Amino acid sequence: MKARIAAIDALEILDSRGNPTVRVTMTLDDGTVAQSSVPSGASTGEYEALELRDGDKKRYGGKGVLKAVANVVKTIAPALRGLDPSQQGQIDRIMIELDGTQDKSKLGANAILGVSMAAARAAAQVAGLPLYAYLGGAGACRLPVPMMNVINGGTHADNSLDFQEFMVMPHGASCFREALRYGAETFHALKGIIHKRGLSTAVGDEGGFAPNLPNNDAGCELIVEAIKAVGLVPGKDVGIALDPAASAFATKDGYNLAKSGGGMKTSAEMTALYKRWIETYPILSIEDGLGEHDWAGFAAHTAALGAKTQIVGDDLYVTNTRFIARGIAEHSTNAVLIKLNQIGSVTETIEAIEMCRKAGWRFVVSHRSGETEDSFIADFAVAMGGGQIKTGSLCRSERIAKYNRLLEIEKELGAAAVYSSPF
Ligand code: 2PG
Ligand code: MG
Repeated sequence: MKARIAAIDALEILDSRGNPTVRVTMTLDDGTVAQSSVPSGASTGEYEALELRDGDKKRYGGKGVLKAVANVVKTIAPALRGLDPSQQGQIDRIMIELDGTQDKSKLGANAILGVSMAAARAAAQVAGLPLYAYLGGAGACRLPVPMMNVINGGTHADNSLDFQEFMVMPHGASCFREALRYGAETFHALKGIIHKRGLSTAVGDEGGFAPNLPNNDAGCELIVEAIKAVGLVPGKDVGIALDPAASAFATKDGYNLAKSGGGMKTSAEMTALYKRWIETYPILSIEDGLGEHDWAGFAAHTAALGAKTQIVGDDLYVTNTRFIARGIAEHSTNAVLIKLNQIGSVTETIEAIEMCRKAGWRFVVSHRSGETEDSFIADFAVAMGGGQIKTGSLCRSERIAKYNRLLEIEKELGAAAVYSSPF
């Protein structure tokens, strides 16, 4: 007898920024209990699925999620009771139909995704498998190369950097455990270098340092210095990945580098700036180097830089096959950032990844800047086998939870574990 969904409950909890988010608890009729917590972005893409917030200014400045919680309990739970949790596609379709909107604005992507992830976890438990093996099958043994966000700027930090994320990628490590050590040692060396310059070592939303640097270039310079300081070789052991998150500083007149005082730049000037950086620093990957509406700019950007460098679309695609299909047709990028809550269900996220695979594109499974202790994406990244994850810096437990889970998975896989650089 297959276990069936007996109850679904939800709770308003807090994320790593202290804002409310949704936690879902699914109970099966065999006693299985599975939970999931939904993350939340700050530099969100315009066409992301809607995160339903109460708008009641008397609670959490309007950011409460009691409506989403009620939607789980009153609308979704009765519709799913009695179903087999391993029928992920069916469960997600029922919720999408119940919602009936294109952006999940009726029930909320936070309500739908919470249930969708909890169903996957419950089904994995029934199958007696860890989540990565349940979702990825017996072949799921590739540990991802992490993009570790050690310097924060943009909308994630109150400093002088226009660019949101300066990340290290320990792509030359022999295994995930060593990659994590490379990243953590570089992070600590960076702290020392920033401190020595008399700058703040306080951290931003994703746990990266957020100093006031003279210009955006200085972010890359400091990282190279830190990699060298721990005896690693920039570009060989550890490379750099950037997420300028340019939608945040794109204006109708161009890209406004206002935080650093860098002035206004055209799309072509931005691409020229990245080209100079790629020639100067060991840059492996650039995400959202341009804004989400700059489709023409992206095609030129990828034509200019894409042969050597991974060009990732985040806000441009919002994990939605509608936009990814356009990107593939127009050669807008050569990779996609994958965020479960941008599209709002496990099934649709896997469909987005399938589309990347078919096009021969890379994909990077990603956290949000507002996270929880839920490490779902660690298992998900191994299950999908894309070989890359973006999950923040080397401090703050909501980030470290994902790294610690990857350590567990690597240990569990033993000799079968693979750590291979896509670069
Ligand atoms: C991004 C993300 C995660 P946010 O832009 O890639 O790092 O930020 O969750 O704020 O959209
Ligand atoms: Mg991004």
